[in-house]
Amino acid sequence: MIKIYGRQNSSSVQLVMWAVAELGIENERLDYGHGHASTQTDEYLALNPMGRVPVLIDGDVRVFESAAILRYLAAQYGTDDFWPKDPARRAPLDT
Ligand SMILES: N[C@@H](CCC(=O)N[C@@H](CS)C(=O)NCC(=O)O)C(=O)O
Repeated sequence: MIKIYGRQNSSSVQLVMWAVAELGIENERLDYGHGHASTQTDEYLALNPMGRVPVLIDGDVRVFESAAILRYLAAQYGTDDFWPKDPARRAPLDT
């Protein structure tokens, strides 16, 4: 099951939660960030050296930066209509 590190009231985390819901991916969200578990520990900084939320863990795959996470989820779990392989069809969705 994928894990998302980040507090629910973060707009960057909400982007990721929208994507996992839209794609129907089973997930666990962990409360990290302002007012929750610290993002400044050595363990967390090993996940995201920027010390920010969100971070996605999917097996051996670790991704930070919400836009990068969205692209990863779309490419890994989305249909070709959701995230087309054809760059010409995909570009308008990527703006
Ligand atoms: N460009 C980054 C921005 C990440 C970011 O600034 N996240 C904020 C919350 S929206 C954060 O981590 N704030 C510090 C905290 O919550 O401890 C992304 O899109 O992932």
